[in-house]
Amino acid sequence: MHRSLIPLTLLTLVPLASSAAARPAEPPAVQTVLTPVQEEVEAFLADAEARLLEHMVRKERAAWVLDNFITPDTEVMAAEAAQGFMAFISEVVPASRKYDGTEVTPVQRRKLDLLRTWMDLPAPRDPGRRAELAAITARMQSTYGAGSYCPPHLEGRCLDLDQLSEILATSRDWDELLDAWMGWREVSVPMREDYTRFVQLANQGARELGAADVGEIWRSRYDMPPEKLVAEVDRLWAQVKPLYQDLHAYTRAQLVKTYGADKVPERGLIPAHLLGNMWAQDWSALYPMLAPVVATPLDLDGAIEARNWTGQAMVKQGEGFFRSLGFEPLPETFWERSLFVKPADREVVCHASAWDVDFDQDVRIKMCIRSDFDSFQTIHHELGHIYYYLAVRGYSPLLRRDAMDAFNEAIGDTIALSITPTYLGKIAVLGEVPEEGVDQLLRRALDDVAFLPFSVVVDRWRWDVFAGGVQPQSFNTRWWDLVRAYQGVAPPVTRTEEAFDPGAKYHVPANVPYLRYFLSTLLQYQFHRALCREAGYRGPIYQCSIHGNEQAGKKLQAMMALGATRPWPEALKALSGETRIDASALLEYYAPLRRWLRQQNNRNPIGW
Ligand code: X8Z
Ligand code: ZN
Repeated sequence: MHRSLIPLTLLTLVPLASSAAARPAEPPAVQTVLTPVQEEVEAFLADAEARLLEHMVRKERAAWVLDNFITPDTEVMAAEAAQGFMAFISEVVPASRKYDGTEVTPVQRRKLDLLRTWMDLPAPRDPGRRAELAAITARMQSTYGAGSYCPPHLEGRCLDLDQLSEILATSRDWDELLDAWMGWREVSVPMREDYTRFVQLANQGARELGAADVGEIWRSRYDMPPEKLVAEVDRLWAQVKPLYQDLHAYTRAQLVKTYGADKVPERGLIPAHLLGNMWAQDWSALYPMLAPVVATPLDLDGAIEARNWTGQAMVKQGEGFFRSLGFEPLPETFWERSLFVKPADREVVCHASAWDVDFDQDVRIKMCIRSDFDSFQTIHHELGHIYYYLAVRGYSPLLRRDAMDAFNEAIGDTIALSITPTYLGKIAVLGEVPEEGVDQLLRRALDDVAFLPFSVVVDRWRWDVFAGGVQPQSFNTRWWDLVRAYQGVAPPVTRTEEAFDPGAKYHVPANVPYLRYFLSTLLQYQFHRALCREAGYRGPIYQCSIHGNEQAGKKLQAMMALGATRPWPEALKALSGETRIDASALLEYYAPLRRWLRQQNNRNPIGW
């Protein structure tokens, strides 16, 4: 680490190294005389932040190497770095408790709160147990990353997740789909025991930090009491459920036509392997089956493929969008150090991710880019993370982050909502630009609306598991109960407790909280609506693109530049005037589709 750490004073709310980019909404510096105890807290935090940064950088570097070169050695090295970080948290969080009832400054209180809930994976203080937890985590991640399925008919040739996903997206053959779907779920069977132990150890770590369990820590990061958050999720899900049910009913009716009522029940749950995606979380691959008949049907995958871009060139296009809003070019090292294309000669974790390696200029993405529209969108998603990291880089370590995790997830997706046919025409992806209509709304809804219930399921399940309400003997049963209830989807074959289907989703072995994606899916429409207004746009928001609008860009940058200095409702207010997450923007966006779906569903049963 070559970055010198400037001692913290109350002035740390002001970014230390102000970048050349406009930083319009810098919070005012607060200058007061500190009491003796506040002086002490100041010193405590200065030391804690310096060490936090050091540990995070070391952990990020080791994790980067593991994810780019999955080998037994890199697994051990990543586990060692993770352990160092865990040990630090085990020491520093209990030490911070000393200031629980103390009158500290608001900034100090915010930092102490952030420190306490910082860790996704708290570990036991006991070194043996801590090492065990770190080893389990690294092992689950490499099992997932290196996972493949070797179908008997291929005689020794194996298919990785990308190849299996391709089958899910393109095949319409029930048995072939089933084989790929079940095949991938063999990868997670060995994680079952690991995950059981993982929950015990991580929960012990959470209790040592003063929390009830790991899930409670995860729910405590939203500037509201954890119970309130659960109620918010229920409220938001109730807002969007009717739209989801309309989409579900329409999709099911088309699937009945394709596969027959003996395979797809007209009133029941949709078999999980028919929805075009390994987890039934994104149904856009079914678009050709579901699309309305229009004069100029859109083939976005074909259009992207026809441009013949390299992975890097696709990322350059994404950067171009951000630059059109006034964002700076990405650092040279971003281009030198990122992974854009799946290497042929080694195992890597292909799940797309964005990295803040030194929490300064060394930002990178890691992605196995394909020449299709899905990758094109995901590039914007990842760049949203990257630009957020860069926007907050001047703050002291605890505040050098997003307003909350869903904000970080939402930036790039907000930009992606502006990838309209008109924009695609501008960058010569589309020659002829069709009128934006219900067909494009449907395509997007198959991605975003279909995703909503899945994004609730993952952490509903983990919250229950961490809280002990679901024991290992019902891990899989509970998972599928939730999938049935929220998604209206069922496993195509009986799943037993031999399997561990939650582990077949990246974020479970990688221990990445998932609620952020649910909140982000709603927030990004709020951001989009606000930025379109800022840009002076007056038409229906699904036709709006903020491309090239620096005024909207400034507004977005100003919100990002707040970092974690303010509770997230204030950051939202700065951008949209709202203080709550709300589905109204998403519902407004899809209103024309909703009307169309209702007409289509005239005779279709709704629900399951
Ligand atoms: O994991 C991701 C991103 C990286 S933060 C690619 N997403 C979730 C997923 O793939 O399940 C984006 C959408 C939801
Ligand atoms: Zn993301």
